[in-house]
Amino acid sequence: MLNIVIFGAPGSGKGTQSARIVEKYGLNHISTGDVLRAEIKNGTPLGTTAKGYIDNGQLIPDALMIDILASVFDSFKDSKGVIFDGFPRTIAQADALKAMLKERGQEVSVMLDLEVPEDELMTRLIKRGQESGRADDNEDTIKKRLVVYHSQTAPLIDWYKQDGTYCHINGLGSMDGIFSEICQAIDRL
Ligand code: B4P
Repeated sequence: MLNIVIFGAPGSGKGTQSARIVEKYGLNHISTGDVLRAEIKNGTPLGTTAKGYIDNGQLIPDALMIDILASVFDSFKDSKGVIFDGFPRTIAQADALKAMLKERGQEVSVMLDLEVPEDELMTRLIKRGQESGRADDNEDTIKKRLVVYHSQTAPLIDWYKQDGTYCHINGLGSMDGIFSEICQAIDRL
């Protein structure tokens, strides 16, 4: 199985590029952000909890996210592989993902790190907020999300370098150009 982690700061294009990877390689897709937004829309207890964190630019507690991940992963049958979009976001989540895959005889094939300068992230997310009305895409919350990214999520770069699965991708440029670099990395596996 091809198990791909797509990684990057908020607005780095994880969701955008995941959609293309899913289409080209026929993988299943787990976007923890999409799962949480669906729970919020449906007014579930999980959604109510998640909304408080997301609107404040914070991460949802690890224990909750790890349970969600395993149940979505196990719902895929006869999968060619999975793209993990927005997960892991903490060292605890990376440890849990590794353990969960190992229990199932699997491992992460590659971690794609989409690197984008901060001013570009801000521009993209403010634009997305204006177009979609997403509550967490406003300047104050984006700034908090970037602080959380640097303190809790960016340490995963070294974690995956040590794991031997890290792959840097330049996330600045046209969506097609970035996708082409991603495909080259996947095709080398
Ligand atoms: P996510 O839904 O994962 O979203 P994101 O990081 O904000 O954006 P992404 O990188 O997917 O960017 P996109 O392609 O959309 O997270 C939302 C929140 O959920 C988190 O803040 C957190 O609270 C919570 N959460 C999620 N997972 C969690 C976890 N594992 N643990 C705890 N909490 C969790 O691109 C952004 C915009 O840029 C789009 O409008 C797109 O069109 C544009 N764009 C993309 N590529 C471009 C390019 N090359 N050039 C110009 N624009 C581009």
